[in-house]
Amino acid sequence: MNVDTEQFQRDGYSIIREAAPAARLGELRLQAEIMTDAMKRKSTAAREASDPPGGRWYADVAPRVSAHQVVTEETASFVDFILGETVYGVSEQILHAPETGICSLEINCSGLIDYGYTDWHRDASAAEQAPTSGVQADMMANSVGYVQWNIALYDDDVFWYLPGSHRNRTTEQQRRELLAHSTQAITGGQVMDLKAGDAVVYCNIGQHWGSFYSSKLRRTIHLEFRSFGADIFPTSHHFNWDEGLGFTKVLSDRARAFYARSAELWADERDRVAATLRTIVRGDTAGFGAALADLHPGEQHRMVAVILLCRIGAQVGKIHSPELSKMTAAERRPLIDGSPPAAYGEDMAARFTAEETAVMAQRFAALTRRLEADAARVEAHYTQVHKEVVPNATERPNFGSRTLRCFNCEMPAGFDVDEIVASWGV
Ligand SMILES: O=C(O)CCC(=O)C(=O)O
Ligand SMILES: [Fe+2]
Repeated sequence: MNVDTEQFQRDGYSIIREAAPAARLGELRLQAEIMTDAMKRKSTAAREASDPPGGRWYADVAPRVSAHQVVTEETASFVDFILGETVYGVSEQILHAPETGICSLEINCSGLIDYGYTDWHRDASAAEQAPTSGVQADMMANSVGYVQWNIALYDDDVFWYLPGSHRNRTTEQQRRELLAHSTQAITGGQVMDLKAGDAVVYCNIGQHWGSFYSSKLRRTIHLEFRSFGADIFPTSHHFNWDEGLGFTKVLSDRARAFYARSAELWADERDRVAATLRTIVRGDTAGFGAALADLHPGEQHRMVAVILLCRIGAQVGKIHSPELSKMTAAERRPLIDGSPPAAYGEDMAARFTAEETAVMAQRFAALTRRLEADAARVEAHYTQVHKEVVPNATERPNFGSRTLRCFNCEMPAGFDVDEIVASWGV
C-alpha cells in the first residue's frame, strides 16, 4: 500500500481507508474485546479501597487497553496486523528512516458515562521537551521521527485534527480561541470521520482534539511508531512495554524479533544519550560535537536535541537532589514522570554521580535560564491576552495545561550550540 507522503508532510495526517480490511475486521474486534475483558479483570484485581467498584477502568472517561499487558496466543495475530503493510508499512514510508521501532500499542475505549468535551492539545510540552517552533522546524528539515495512529474498529468521529498544525505556529486567532475555551471546535479544525476499518495516521505534535468522550462503543487501536537512525533525535523518549520482553513469548516469530530489535534500538539510544551527557560533564567540546552529531545527524536544528538533552539532564538532577535521592524510585516516580518518563530518568541517573550531575546542571545553566526567561515572557504576554478574551475570569491561565503548554513556542534567539559550549568557559 502506497501512502502519499507529500500530502502527509503538508497536512500532518493521512486517512488510510480500510487499513483494517473488511475481511479482518471481525477477528480484530473479537481480539480487541478479549483484551478489553482481560484489562477489566486487571482493573478489578488491582482495585484499592478508594477506587470505584470494579476498579479504575469503570470510572475512566476514556479507558485504554495496553495490548502489551494482556496479549495471549489467542490475540497474538492482533500484533501481526499492526506490523502489516497497511499500518507498519505505511509508517515506514512516512518515517523514511533506517529503522522503525514501536512505542505503544493500545485500544482507546469508550467509558460507561458521557464524560463530555475534552481539550485541544499537542502531544508535546515546551517545558519538558523543546519550544514547539524548533521541534516543528527540526521535523520539517530533517525527518518526521514519530507517527501515531487511530484505527477504528467501529465507526469513530471522536478525533479531530488541525491540518498543517504540525508545521505551523498556533495563530493568534487560534490562541485566543484556545484561551477562551479549550474544549470547543477551533477555526480550521477538522473531524476525522473514520468508518469501521479506517485509520488516521498523524504527527501528534499537531493540534488535535478527542472532542466528546461518550459511552458510544469505541474500540480504536491507538499506537505509535518511532524512527531510529534518521537525521533527527525525536522528542519522545517513552515506550509502554516491558523491556524484559516476557510478553513477546506468545507472539509470532516476526513480531518477537521486531520487539527484540526495538528494545535494542531504545537501549542503544540511551547509551548514546548518556555518552553525550558525559562529554558535557567532562567539558569535552570536541567530543560533545561528535556525540551530538551522532544523536542528531541532521546539521540543521541540532539545538533542539541539545534542549532535549538539557531536559533529560534536569530530570537526572532532580533524582540526585537531596530530597528525592532519599526516596525509592517508586516513591519519586510521580514527582518526576513526564518527558522523559521516570524509568528513563532513573536509567540515566544511575550512570552519573551526584557530583557529576551538579556539573551537568552548571553546563546547562545558561541555557536553562534562557529557556525559563523566554517562557516567563510568553506567559506574561498571554496572561494579558487572556484578560482581554475572558474579562471575568477568576483564575489565571495554566500554562502547564495540555492546551497551553506549547504556547511558548520560540527557540532561544541567538543562543545556539556554539553559545552553549562557549558558556562552559573551558
Ligand atoms: O481519544 C483520542 O482519539 C485522542 C487521545 C489523545 O489525543 C491523547 O490522549 O493524547
Ligand atoms: Fe493527544
